[in-house]
Amino acid sequence: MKRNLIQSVTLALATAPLVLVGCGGSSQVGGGGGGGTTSPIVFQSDRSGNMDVWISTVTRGGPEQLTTAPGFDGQPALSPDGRKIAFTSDRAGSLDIYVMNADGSNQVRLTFFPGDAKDPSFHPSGQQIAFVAQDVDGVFQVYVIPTAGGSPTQLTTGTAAHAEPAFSPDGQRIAFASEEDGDLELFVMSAQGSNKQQLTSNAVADTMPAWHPDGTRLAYVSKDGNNRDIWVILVSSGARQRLTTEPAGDLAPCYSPDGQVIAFQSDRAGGVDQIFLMSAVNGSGVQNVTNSTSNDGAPCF
Ligand SMILES: [Ca+2]
Ligand SMILES: [Ca+2]
Ligand SMILES: [Ca+2]
Repeated sequence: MKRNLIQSVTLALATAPLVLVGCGGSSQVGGGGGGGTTSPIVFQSDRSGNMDVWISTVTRGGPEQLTTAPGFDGQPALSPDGRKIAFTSDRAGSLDIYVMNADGSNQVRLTFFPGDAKDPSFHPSGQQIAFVAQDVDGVFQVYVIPTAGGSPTQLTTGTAAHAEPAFSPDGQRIAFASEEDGDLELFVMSAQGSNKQQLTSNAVADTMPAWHPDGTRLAYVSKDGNNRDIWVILVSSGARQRLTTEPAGDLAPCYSPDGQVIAFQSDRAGGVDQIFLMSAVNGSGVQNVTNSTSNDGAPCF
């Protein structure tokens, strides 16, 4: 029996306001047996006093803090099998990519660039992580690195900054943002860095691509002036659909495993960033699922 995600969250909030739960169709957590109706959400929050990675699951109860380093720990990405979390931390000085078990144990530093490395995304196999890091000229390029550790492979070159790579659900492509034509646009390339295809072409910043589980479209953020909103773009045609219209900053979209719901970060509730859910079809049913006084964001199923 499959429950609707937004209804499930409503039920959970009715009994435990700080419990952020997910309910997708295809993701299993922690090796659980049948059912298949619960998906964890990882997110970043400064509710402990500084930014850290948190996870919320139905099976383990309320949100759990997974990192405790005093600086920035955020941008969590959950591996498709739910066992690993990649994240960004400045605990060694500059920003680097780290990986840990989904219970917070065994936190391992993966990158050792002199500059910053950020924006991790898992390959669907879980064996590889895409990210961006500053090359020798200080330009952010897309790289991949084995999840188990090893040498990074640089996939992009040139003088334009790259950001937010995202592996497609079939692992064949990587979507990313790049300011190649003067402002940020979305691109898709092969997982080897070839066959680059430009998806957006306009005068505003287009960023934060997130694949729908069926691989046909991306949710992303378009920033017009100071107003960021969530849009969806079809990879095949470039046809676009706007999902949010609030004047607030709406960003960091992430699809639920069944593709029915988008989680995103917004400051529309006043002052702090919170995590919201909405229908992935038309942006309806927007619901604040963190309801905290801290900054909560960067949700990832
Ligand atoms: Ca921290
Ligand atoms: Ca643009
Ligand atoms: Ca907005």
